[in-house]
Amino acid sequence: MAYFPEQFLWGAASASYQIEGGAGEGGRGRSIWDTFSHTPGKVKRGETGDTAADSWRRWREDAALVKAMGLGAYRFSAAWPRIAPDGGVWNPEGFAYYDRLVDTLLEAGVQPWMTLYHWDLPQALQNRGGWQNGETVDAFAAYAGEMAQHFKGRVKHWFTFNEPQCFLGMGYGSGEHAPGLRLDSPSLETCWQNFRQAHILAAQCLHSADQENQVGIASTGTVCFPASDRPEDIQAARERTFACPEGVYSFSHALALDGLTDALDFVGLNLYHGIPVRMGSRGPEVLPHPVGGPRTAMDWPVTPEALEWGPRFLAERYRLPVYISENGLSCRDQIFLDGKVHDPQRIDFLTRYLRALSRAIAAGADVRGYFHWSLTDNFEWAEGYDQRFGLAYVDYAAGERTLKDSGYWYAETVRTNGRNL
Ligand code: GCO
Repeated sequence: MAYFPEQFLWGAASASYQIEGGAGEGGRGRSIWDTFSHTPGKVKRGETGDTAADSWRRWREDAALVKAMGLGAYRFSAAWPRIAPDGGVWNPEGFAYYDRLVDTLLEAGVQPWMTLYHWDLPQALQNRGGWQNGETVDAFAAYAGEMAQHFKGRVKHWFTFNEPQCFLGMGYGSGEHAPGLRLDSPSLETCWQNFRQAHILAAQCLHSADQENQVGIASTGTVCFPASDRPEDIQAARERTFACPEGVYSFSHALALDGLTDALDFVGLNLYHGIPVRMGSRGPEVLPHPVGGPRTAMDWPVTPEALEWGPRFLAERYRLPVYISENGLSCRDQIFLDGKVHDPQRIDFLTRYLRALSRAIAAGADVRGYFHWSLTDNFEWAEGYDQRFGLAYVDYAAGERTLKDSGYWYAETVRTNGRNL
């Protein structure tokens, strides 16, 4: 049987550009993702987040899903261009939108966990260089300070950034994500320095606004897990998880030790899969995923072991509480003839991954909570709408939400604190 501590926090996660839509509404400014998704050839079939899951209008239904599943927390992001349409001047309608969401969650006894930056940089700031420009660092710190004051006493858990490895590596390195740039290494390194500085300044603002504020980063990287329980394989997996081979952005990039980790109260880990590693005669060796082994609709391998070893390695290295800030999978979900969404793969996947997580806790890792990605189906960046990650299905034409079988199952997991696993 799986074991989770009494206070373990169960939640689900989302991100503004992926769910909100309402792109031109409520005084919202343009973001780099508006520009990018409207550029032909960047997103599958030219799909955009203009409407997405329509949470700009249907946020109340999202909150109702959170409540129906009995979740303790909901992780969502604020769209910076709703709060500061041109990167500078504040927009009261933007604050009001998140006020309504936050207050509704609090009334339902749900902790709001807010991400300040889940990739939708105001286009106005990108026009002046975006993360290459130190001006963006100051703008981010001002934004964080304003949010801290505004939501003081209501929001106490903050992620400054979601996956710097992706928004810098894919946005400014490989060009697959907004703003679609392919910078040379020194310019990319400037972006990394700016991100780290922005986190440190934002964390100062959040802490000085309210000493109770808890601040983290939702990080990601390639988690390696040992191919066997031999100590040398465990060591190989640990080394490879934090190594930085050329062109690969690991945890060590996002959580570099130059003052940044001092500005963290917890570490968030977004984890979907990992790779098996063993110690060979010349150091760590990566093993292939078994031929024909299970894969999700994204084609990502199903590797539950990663959710044991990822948090163990992070907790051991950073000596901070760990929250799983994202974990889940995309399936080819559909509404069946009986009107329900049957997704046994998701239930099987989650059972395996959560059992692995409970082994990490049993081994002593300080893991405090788990946020499922995602609450609802949504816009999966360059993949458009094909990939359904939600516990609730979204009919994009009608905007309607239907809780999937996995959503009912997750509610049971939350209710029994994992004893159903
Ligand atoms: C990311 C983001 C999420 C994704 C999710 C599935 O990792 O890209 O945090 O926005 O939708 O991880 O890919």
